Amino acid sequence: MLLLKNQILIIASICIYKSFGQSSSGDGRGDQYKNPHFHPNHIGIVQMFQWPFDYIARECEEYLGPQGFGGVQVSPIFENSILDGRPWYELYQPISYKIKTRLGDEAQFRNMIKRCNKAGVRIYVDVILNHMARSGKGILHGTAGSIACPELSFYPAVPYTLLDFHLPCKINDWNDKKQMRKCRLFNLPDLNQAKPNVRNKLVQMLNNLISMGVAGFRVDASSFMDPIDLQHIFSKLNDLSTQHNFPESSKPFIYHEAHHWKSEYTHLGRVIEFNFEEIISRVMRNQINLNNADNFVRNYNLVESYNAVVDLDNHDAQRTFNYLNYKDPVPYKMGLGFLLGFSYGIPKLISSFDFKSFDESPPSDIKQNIIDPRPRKDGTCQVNWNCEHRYYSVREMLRFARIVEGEPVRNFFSNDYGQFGFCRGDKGFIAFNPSSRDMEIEMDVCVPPGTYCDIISGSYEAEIYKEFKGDTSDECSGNKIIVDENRKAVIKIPGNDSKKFIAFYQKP
Ligand code: LAG
Ligand code: CA
Repeated sequence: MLLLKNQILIIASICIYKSFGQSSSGDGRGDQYKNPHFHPNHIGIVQMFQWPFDYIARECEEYLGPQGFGGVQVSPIFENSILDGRPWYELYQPISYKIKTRLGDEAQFRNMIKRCNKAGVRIYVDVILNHMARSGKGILHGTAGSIACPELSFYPAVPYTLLDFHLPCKINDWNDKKQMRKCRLFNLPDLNQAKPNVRNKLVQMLNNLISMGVAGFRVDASSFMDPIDLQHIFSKLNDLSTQHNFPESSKPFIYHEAHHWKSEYTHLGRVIEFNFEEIISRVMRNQINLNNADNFVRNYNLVESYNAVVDLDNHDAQRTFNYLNYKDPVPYKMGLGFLLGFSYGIPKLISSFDFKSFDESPPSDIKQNIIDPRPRKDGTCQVNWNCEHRYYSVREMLRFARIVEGEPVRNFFSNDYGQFGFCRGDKGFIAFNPSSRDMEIEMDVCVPPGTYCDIISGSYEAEIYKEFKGDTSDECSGNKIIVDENRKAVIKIPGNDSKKFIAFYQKP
């Protein structure tokens, strides 16, 4: 005990006085990591940004599972450095691999995985393999009681020492691969994944999560790590846990945060296709027209569908780019409609909280505990939790996506005003009017003759009156669409419509 105290004292003094000022498939590649292991008839991932484990578990049971969501992406789970004002991004500054943060502890984490798996919802963890905590002067204090000294790159609770990190350097040129991978992202001490100790610690940490029943990982900051090192690490991962009912020989689902050199990571899982955010934001704001579906991947320089996890926004985009998010609800909901209604990659959406400034903490009480979002029946949540995953149109479009899954995009229509629509096989049809002009066009809608219900326009009544459990009743609260014997229908979306898109499908 005395020895430990002395050690801490020594570290503390070095820490305070010393600084580093001087230098300052589809194609068969990596297919094993590309399967998200969704339960049958479940689809899509929700990033439950900064949601504590207990509340995610409850939401899996009450909403995500029954509605058919495929999985949840959990915010980083490991002990982090406690920062002043508790900004959300302290979770991106780990100081050990103990599971204990404001999101909950290990027991709560295990409990969440069990309950979500049972409800048919997979858990993917946002893992930080690139760096350790940096913010703060001197000794850092963690959420599980550990300490660290970033100026010496000393993290005794792992343990990592100076030898486990790259020498400090600054990224001056974001096109220089070597700098990007070996220097410090945001001045965060940069782990050297070529070192055996680092590889072992990361493999151990990931395998531990696999043994607890997770289905995979979102890898933070992948472009800042060498794919060769990542390959070494992933090759040591265990199969998913058969004790948690994964089939024998299932590999974890892995998707990368790779803004740069994305094709270098597609043999190591999928990559998050970020180009989609800008394209669809501009389409729904009527700034560019989506002219055809066949060349979607080529025209916009996207990775192939089987290599993609795709989103419209996420916690970084919300704070950094002028793309669509909850602050712009009409085009945002259209964008989410497209994300779920089109057929590209694995769709991922965020469930976030309202914020005024970049750093803002998730909703928390005076003791700095995160407040329960406790969703209400009408789909809204407590305080400033946004609960985008509870939007009525998202719920309906998720059902659409499940019904048309595997059906190709067909009969794509578009015009010079930016209005467009398409079929999914002969099962469903969806159309958008981002413009302010009225749209009234006869189109091929592919579905058999009959009267169909627009699932989007019914939202007002449904939001107010309907229970948010299981399937909705048969009655149609939205507009009706009449399809003639040639499978044509008049698609009408006024320029000032409150939703600006419509969708309908054949009831299974
Ligand atoms: C990511 N993907 O690669 C995350 O999606 C992104 O949210 C993370 O940055 C980043 N990588 C590192 O994990 C976030 C914030 C940063 C924050 C960082 C560390 O966007 O702003 O940096 O997490 O907490 C903060 C300060 C910086 C400061 C740094 C170190 O904003 O100014 O240099 O801490 O003290
Ligand atoms: Ca790095």
